[in-house]
Amino acid sequence: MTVDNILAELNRRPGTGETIPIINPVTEETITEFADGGAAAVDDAVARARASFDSGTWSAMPGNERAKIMWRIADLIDQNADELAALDSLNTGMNYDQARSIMGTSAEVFRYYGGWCTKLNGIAHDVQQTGGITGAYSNMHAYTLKEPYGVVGLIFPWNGPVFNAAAKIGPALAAGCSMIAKPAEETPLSAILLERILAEAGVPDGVVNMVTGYGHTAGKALTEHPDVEKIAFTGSTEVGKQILRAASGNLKRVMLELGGKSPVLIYDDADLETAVTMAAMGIFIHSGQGCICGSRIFVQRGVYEQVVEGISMVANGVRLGGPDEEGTLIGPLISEKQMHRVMGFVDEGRRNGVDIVTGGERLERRGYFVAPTVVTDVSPDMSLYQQEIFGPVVAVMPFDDDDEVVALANNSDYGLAATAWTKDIGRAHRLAKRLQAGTVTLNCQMVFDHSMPFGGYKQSGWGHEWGRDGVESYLQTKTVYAQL
Ligand code: TXE
Repeated sequence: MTVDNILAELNRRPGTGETIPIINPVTEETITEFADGGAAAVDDAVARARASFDSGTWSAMPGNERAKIMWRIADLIDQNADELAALDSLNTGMNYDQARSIMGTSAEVFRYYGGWCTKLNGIAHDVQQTGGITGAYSNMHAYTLKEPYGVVGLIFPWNGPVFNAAAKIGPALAAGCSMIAKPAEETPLSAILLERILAEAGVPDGVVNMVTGYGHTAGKALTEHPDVEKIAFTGSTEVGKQILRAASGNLKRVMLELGGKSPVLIYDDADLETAVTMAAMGIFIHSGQGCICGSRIFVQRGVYEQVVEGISMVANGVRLGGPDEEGTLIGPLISEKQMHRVMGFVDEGRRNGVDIVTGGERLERRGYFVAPTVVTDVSPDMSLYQQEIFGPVVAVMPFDDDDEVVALANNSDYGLAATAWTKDIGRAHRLAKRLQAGTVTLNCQMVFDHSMPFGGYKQSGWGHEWGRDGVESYLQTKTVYAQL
């Protein structure tokens, strides 16, 4: 499928009459406009999902058959990886090679969850009670069944379109659910190709229904829909809270993967060269638009100046530009809105007297490019310290000892990820216990594997994705007692 075919297909989708522009963040030009699906598209998709779930075409398909289809999805993602990467790169401005390598990971997600299709077993137990309200019983066999929730709504952000879709569609399919999937309004292009791939792989009609539209229309309708049993969402903490409220109507289950303000601790005994490079790339890569980006770096005082200088050197050395521009590593922010949001935080910091060591400006060129920015003299009461900026902006601060840095790191409403760089292994593991984060990385950063659970502490989320937890999150447990 060429880009023109994708655009044509996107334009054919029915909508409310309101249109949504897709803007190329590198050129600021409109790629196309498409119809907002709104509540009507959601109603239609939920009805199709419900019919498919109740018919059992997918939900009752034997696990080994479901697995084969999931592996076919993975193979088709591999076969279409160039095109998928081109679409994500066009839509987000992301470096093509980075987008391309994410396609391999996305394919692996379907293979991994394909493996779970045959392993969704409960437990069996012989229960006996010697007394109680109902009297004694014995010779009783009990077991649990793991059953799909039914119809689930999946809402994706824009920062890695195919990967974000795989993260939710993969485990939801493995569990046997039918679903309505809504890509972010900024990035629907690759979702159209993915929809084709799912059908070609043999996912039955009505099992995965892509709805394109705005969050406040289609997304909201999905979260409020009385016939949807669960919502899995990745996005802002603010919208996560709105979803919780909307879901209360029919007490939908909710899985939320929200923002972060992840601390990175660099001790004076660390392998500084590696720590500095990784800490810098851990915030500047993808222009800081990753939920686990390390946006607060705490450096032990003895090496503070050296680390600030090192990170600033990386900031000044990376080349920004669009995917078509030679030698560029980092692309633009996704939209004008996000660029203004990021610059708003920087300008507020400037007014409050922070020291902008490097960056702090929008690039003088077309596109939503913000220079990698290093700020110091940031205090915990500032928004640069507390708010998720989701841009290439990092606050670097000194500390003296473990207690101080743990308190500083944990001073946040978020708790998604944390990193410690130190050669003292005992200290590293003590820090892992003390840091309030769903993922802690020791002497490595931005590590993330689909076989391990991922979720946020505090206001960074509810529930887990990935690993066994990922598929469990689309299953409910039924307990069965049988008198023998
Ligand atoms: O997010 P939104 P935005 C954070 C990051 C960023 C900020 C704003 O800090 O700066 O959020 O980004 C859908 N009901 N993250 O405005 O609005 C929307 O259509 C149902 C962190 O893009 O949360 C899109 O599909 N759905 C993050 C998705 O939610 C709604 C990734 C995300 O959009 C909705 C992205 C509603 N009422 C942003 N309103 C991460 N954790 O990785 C919007 N949506």
